[in-house]
Amino acid sequence: MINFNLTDEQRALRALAHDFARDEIRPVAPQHDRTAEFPWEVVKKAHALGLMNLTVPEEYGGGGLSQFDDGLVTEELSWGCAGITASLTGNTLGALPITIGGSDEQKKRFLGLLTSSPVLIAFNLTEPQSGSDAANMKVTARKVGDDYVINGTKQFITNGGVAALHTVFAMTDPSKGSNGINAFVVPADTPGISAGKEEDKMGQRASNTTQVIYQDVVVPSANRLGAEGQGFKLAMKTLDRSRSGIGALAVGLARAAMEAAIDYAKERKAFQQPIANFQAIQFMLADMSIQIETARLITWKAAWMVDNGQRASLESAIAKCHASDMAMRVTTDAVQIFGGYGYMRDYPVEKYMRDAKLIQIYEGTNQIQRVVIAGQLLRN
Ligand code: COS
Repeated sequence: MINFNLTDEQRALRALAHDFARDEIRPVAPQHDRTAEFPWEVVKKAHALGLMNLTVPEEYGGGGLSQFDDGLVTEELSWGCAGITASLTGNTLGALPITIGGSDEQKKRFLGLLTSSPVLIAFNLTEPQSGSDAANMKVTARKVGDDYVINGTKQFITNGGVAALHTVFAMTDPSKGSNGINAFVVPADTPGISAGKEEDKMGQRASNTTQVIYQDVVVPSANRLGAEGQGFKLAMKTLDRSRSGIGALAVGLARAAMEAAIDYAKERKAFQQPIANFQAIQFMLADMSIQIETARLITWKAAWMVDNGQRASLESAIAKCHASDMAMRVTTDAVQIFGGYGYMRDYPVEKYMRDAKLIQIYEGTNQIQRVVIAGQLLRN
């Protein structure tokens, strides 16, 4: 039986995240957008309140919550600021391969570190010459005795310069193609690891994006996640789960833009009346609402499938793709409703529009989501 009523616990969790976004994220969001300074103070408070590592099982100190619950929280936090939220969801993404593919000992060691202190983990998949074609990686993990030696450069890594741990995907046996890839958890202070300069981004500027450079980094086999050669599949399974969360992030951002547009339309007068009286504006607001509600439904469905142990490659890709395209349209229309003021930094909507653009690109471009969707359709 499908039930759209949230439980009392879910409503309380959502309210907690909403109040946190209102009181702790919104007041500092413009400053982090201007300076691109990393929001450590927000990360620490979110960690203390239990708003991080929500899907990490309770036995490793996490929230033990579902993907669905995680999405409820992400939507609210992103309503506060998508860039600051990306710092938190980047951590969720980095931890997921351990939750999905780690041994009990690895979960205790690495997830235990994340849940016991406000430190971050970064997901290292993309490389300078391979984003969409993720299996075509050049970072190598050479087997030497009981260790692996990692060399090469990862690109556009969220939390790359601030993380204490990295989940890194590297090629051990190119002759096996994607089945030659391994995944490792590597402490950021391991000799040979360094972060590149922080990227100067158009939007989501509060989040930290850098290269991560590996030079003869020695990693014990005990840090490899899963069996030899299972790294690429682990990356794909991780993205199948995380992409519904990106959909939720897009929904939260779009909701913030719609609310700002509604408030402005009621205040701003033209031709002796609030512009909200004009059908041209009303239809734009109605379209925003249609798009936000329908995008939220597919993010909920994808998360529900993950929570019910079903493969959600198709639904998660639709959620990520549809919700981020939706957020781009809604934030663009919000700028339009604000007119000239919307284009100015004194008002919040131009930031929403800049922040939205990145959601169409990260965690797989929306073109790659369509590749995944079409692949699922044709295979089935
Ligand atoms: N779950 C489990 N296994 C999966 C899988 C999934 N969702 N998707 C693929 N696989 C398996 C395949 O079954 C195949 O296994 P076998 O070798 O045993 O047959 C293997 O993985 C390779 O799959 P495929 O041939 O489809 O891989 P491709 O190299 O063609 O790549 C895409 C497929 C494009 C989907 C992949 O490269 C991708 O997702 N790219 C985008 C990466 C991304 O999102 N980057 C953002 C970084 S995070 S910010």
